[in-house]
Amino acid sequence: MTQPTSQSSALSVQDLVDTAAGELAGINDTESLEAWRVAYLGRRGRLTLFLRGLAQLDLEERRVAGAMGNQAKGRLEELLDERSKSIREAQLTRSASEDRLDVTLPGRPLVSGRLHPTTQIVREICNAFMTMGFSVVEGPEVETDHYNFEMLNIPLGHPARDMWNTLWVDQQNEDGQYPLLLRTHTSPMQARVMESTRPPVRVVVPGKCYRYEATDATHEWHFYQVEGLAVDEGITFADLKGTLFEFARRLFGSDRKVRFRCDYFPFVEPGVDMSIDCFACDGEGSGCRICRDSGWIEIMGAGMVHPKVLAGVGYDPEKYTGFAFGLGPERIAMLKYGIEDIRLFYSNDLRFLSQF
Ligand code: YSA
Repeated sequence: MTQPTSQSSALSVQDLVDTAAGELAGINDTESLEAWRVAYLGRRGRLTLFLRGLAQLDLEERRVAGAMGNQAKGRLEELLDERSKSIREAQLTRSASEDRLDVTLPGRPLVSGRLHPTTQIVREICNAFMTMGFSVVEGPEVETDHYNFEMLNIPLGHPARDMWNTLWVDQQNEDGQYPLLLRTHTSPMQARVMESTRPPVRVVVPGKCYRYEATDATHEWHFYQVEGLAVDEGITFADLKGTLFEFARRLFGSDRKVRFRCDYFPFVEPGVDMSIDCFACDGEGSGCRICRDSGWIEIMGAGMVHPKVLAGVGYDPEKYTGFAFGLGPERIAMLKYGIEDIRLFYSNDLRFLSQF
């Protein structure tokens, strides 16, 4: 077998470059270009194998043939680069002429989301109170027995606890009691706010509440409430009436009449419920489905903060007085928009939700 020399290597490397260049000239797409690169310059490509084969030459021959091989490699890489550029340019020119953009085509409409009706009404309610000087605060949905009941003058065993069907959280403390619950109303924030601030206090508290209730057209087991609290020196029942009357006017319009009737909540004295005259029948009552013939629609519970609640947070009930209220935004939205079933709010039916 004849030993390869630098002279024979020079001849075969020149052949290889000529063949490769010839093939490259006929290539017009990126896939074939890649196949060419692998065939000549890849790990098992022809030029790569040629360069590896030089190891058999003696030192002097290897130096000369090695230099030629490297020159050939540089040349092939140069040719590859040029061809790749010209293919890319040709592709761009082609797509500029073939895939022309038709700017006269109508655009695709963007599907945009919207705020949930409860969020909208909660914001509307909070805005009405904010323009009257109230700030908005939020509190925990998993609450303690202490704030949900005790601090609201509803001690353990008090029959008023039955007014709030409670979902208890299954976590026992060291006394064997279950002190955590899903808050049944936003009223626990009254004590939390007063403990952390000195009067004057003017806050509204929007948030979710939970009750162990069978659902029907007006009852959900999870729903929102907006709590309100105002405490200062000299606040009277007239302030409660004026503020809530103004709220009803802002939300339901200036024609609405307001009615206060006695009601019982352990954390207020006196306690009231507030109704507006029915906007569906204009207070007429008879034959009206919305107000069930009464001419009035109840929208919230309210009252003057009980002295025991004030004393419980360290406020002097001789010096400070206040009023509080709690309303249900879903029920208000139902009245405002004529929605007949509260369960529609949380059944995720876009046919309902997209109307708001
Ligand atoms: C009363 C006096 C105050 O000084 C402060 C707040 C309150 C309200 C009291 N904390 C409370 O929870 N009263 S309530 O049980 O009558 O609920 C208030 C409002 O929440 C109701 O008027 C109603 O709009 C809504 N609500 C109650 N249970 C509901 C509900 N909404 C939907 N589904 C339920 N299951």
